[in-house]
Amino acid sequence: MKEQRILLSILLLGLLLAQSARVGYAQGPILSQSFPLSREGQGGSGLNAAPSTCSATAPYCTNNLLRNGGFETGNLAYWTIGWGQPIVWGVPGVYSARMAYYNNDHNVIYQSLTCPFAAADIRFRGWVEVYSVEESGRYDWLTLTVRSSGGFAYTLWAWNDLPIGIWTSQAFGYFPTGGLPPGETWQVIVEAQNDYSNPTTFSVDDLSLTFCCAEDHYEPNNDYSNAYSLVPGATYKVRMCPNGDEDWFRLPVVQGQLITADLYNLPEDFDMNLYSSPSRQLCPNLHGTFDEHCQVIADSTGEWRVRVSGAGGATSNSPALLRVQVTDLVLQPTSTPTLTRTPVTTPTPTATDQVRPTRTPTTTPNTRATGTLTPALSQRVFLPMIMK
Ligand SMILES: [Ca+2]
Ligand SMILES: [Ca+2]
Ligand SMILES: [Ca+2]
Ligand SMILES: [Ca+2]
Repeated sequence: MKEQRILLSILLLGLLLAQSARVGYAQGPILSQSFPLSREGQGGSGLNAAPSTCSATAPYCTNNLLRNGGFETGNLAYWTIGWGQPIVWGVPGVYSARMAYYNNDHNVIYQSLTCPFAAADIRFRGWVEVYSVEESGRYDWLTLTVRSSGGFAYTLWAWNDLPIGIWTSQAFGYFPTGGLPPGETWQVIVEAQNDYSNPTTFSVDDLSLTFCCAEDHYEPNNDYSNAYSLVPGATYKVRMCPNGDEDWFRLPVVQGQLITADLYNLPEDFDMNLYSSPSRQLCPNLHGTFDEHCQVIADSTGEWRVRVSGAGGATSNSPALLRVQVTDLVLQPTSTPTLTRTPVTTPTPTATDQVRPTRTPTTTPNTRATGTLTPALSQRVFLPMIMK
């Protein structure tokens, strides 16, 4: 009795596919894939575990930020029921949400979350299983939609003609130019509809939404001991992601050399400091996206460090640029025949360069913060190269 509807269904399918293709923004590539795989508890491969580790080659990605995306609470906790009476069924370990079951059944659940940082991309995956007594053709459907408050939306479709009783993975990644802004609301919507006859049961499971940082070639350089060895004079792209990221760089310095570090092209308020030791931080910071600048004369020989961090956890997809230069100072002969480069004194316990300088409220944006952090410079050393 469905023959009459076939033509109409074909037209409808065309409309739906056109809509599906249209809802994704064209501003960045969307990588979509669909392939049958086993699910958890059925020889699956631990799909609840989204990539969560940093490495030199893989960008950082969050864990799955959907709560109860696998429905292992045994209910729809953290999900909002938008329509109908979807349920969770199964047994512990393989619970799933049953979306649509009867004829004319229409079920909707959704969950919202916030993009936690300036992300390079978002990745979604979900699993669908179908049991259907439908005839040949597409009459009953389930959609997995991901959309943002910024206007992005993308929908994956599953139909009653999927292989019966086989869990199928539906996934896509969205990599817009310029990345994804922090704080944007993202929503995952699961919707299913059965038509008036021959019901189809759609089950969904292991829904996963993750955000990933842009690739940072110098990671992991997140602390003093894992600082990346930089070449003085070269320019480095520094990316702050995820929240709380710190990027450390190291360079060999000889006592008496002039170190000039610049962080510029700041997309957000990033801070930069020099370290002569793990506990000795040099140079003040500026608020806002003003360039960070630090110039000191090394009072010790060794591997100094440069740390870049996001003020208040600031992150960005676009990089700041870091350049550190090391210059040999030229001593000018004077009438004092015994002049030598005076050993730099060890900072006193109260030296202000041992602590992060406090920003004074009177610091105006256009002036570099004044600090008293110049290392003890011998008053007998001349600096013909600094002041040019
Ligand atoms: Ca499950
Ligand atoms: Ca049906
Ligand atoms: Ca980084
Ligand atoms: Ca700053």
